[in-house]
Amino acid sequence: MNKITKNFLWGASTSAYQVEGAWNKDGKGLSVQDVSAGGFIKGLNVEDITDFKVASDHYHHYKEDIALMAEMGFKSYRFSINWTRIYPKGIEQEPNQKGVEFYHNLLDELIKHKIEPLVTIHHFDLPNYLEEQGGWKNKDLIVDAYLRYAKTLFNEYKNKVKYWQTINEQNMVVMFGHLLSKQFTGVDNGQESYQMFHNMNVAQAKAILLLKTINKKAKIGVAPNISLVYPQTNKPEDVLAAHNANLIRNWIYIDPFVKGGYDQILLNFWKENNYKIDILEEEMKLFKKAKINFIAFNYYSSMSVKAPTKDQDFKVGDQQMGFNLENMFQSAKNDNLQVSEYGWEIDPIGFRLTARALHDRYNLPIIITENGLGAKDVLTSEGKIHDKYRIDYLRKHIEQIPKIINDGVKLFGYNPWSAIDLVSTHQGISKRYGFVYVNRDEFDLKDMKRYRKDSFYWYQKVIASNGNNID
Ligand code: BGP
Repeated sequence: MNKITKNFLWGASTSAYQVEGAWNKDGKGLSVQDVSAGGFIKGLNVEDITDFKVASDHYHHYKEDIALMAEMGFKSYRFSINWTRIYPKGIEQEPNQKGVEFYHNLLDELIKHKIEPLVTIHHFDLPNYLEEQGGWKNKDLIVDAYLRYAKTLFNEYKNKVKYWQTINEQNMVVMFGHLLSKQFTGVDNGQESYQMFHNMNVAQAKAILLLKTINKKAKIGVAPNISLVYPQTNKPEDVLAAHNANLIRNWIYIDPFVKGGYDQILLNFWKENNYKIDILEEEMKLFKKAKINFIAFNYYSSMSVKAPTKDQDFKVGDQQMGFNLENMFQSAKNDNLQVSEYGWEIDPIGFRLTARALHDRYNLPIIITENGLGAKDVLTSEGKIHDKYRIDYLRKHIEQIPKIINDGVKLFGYNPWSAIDLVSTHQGISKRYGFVYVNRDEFDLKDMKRYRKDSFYWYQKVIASNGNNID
């Protein structure tokens, strides 16, 4: 039954601003995250949550952290490059050498341990200077800036990186940017959001084409957050709403780079809402040529919807909770699923269904670049972390992998969130995801010592047995 091949990429992931710290070291500029304290979401006080300035101090601990990944048996490590280490404001003509050097060192360390780097070019940490000029809404500025940055990375690291991802969770940035950094403004899931959406697509298409001219052997993919959307009931109106939601939440972020353009239903949606997106013919032509090699996707949960009602508004809890869209769908609770202590629905079968749906629509190799459970871990006086709940969550998802592969899906790796503890996007360091505990609190930085959690030893066994031993 287990058809997981020997070269399956078992690993885990992180992102630069959440793990590195060293926010102003060695010429680094300010990103939107540096100027944004952690907890700005409704119901949470900024004062209760740490910022990203020190994070897990991976910048100074990367050798130790990578050694721990190697000890777990990682075959791959998915991480992102901090744009502001390379181009502090985003507009410089020459990169910051100290930043370039840091990632050379990090990559060398991975290569030394035979860990395949899976590099995200951009993960939520736009240079703040660019954001102040309109960020992704300013097409003329941002497409060039992103391309210059990507070109530097492709040239610098061409002998070290085979797998690139263009932008982490473009769909979350477009739909809920204001939840990911309070610095992202004007995101309304309307005209501005879809202009951003298109500008990001142009930037990604150009980067995809550029990579092929610099390194023919490299592979590149997009990295959206994909949750298959279920209808709440079998009422045709609900099924139609689910179809709409799948398109708006998931597929439109992949279509341009596989199908070569925008879905008619999306174009109709823009028209009905009177959104006038500035799109040039030559830009649409890019999508005919810029093809991705694989799809990286982050999966935490499925989503459920029902037919829209009149009195709904655009509501969202956070990036993983449901949302409504006028005349298209309304978010619904799935009573069949349990939720994490942070309210995210847990749905391992949904993982299999999501993988199948991606395969059906795109027929490309796919890789999991995030999946995991945020929880408040406790460090015991013996230096242990008994995170059985995390093991349970991961086990139930890993259990699906042989089934997914058996379904004919070209799944080539699993990189859950997160390799080590890091600061959550908007819920501080207390919401932990890692296999390795980092000893600090929201405000007390303590000694930053690394501790192996129970899940560390468990995942080590999973990898050593190539997914056969998940007990
Ligand atoms: C994804 C992001 C990650 C990470 C993860 C967990 O949306 O790509 O950066 O933050 O979600 O989310 P959170 O930190 O909000 O719990």
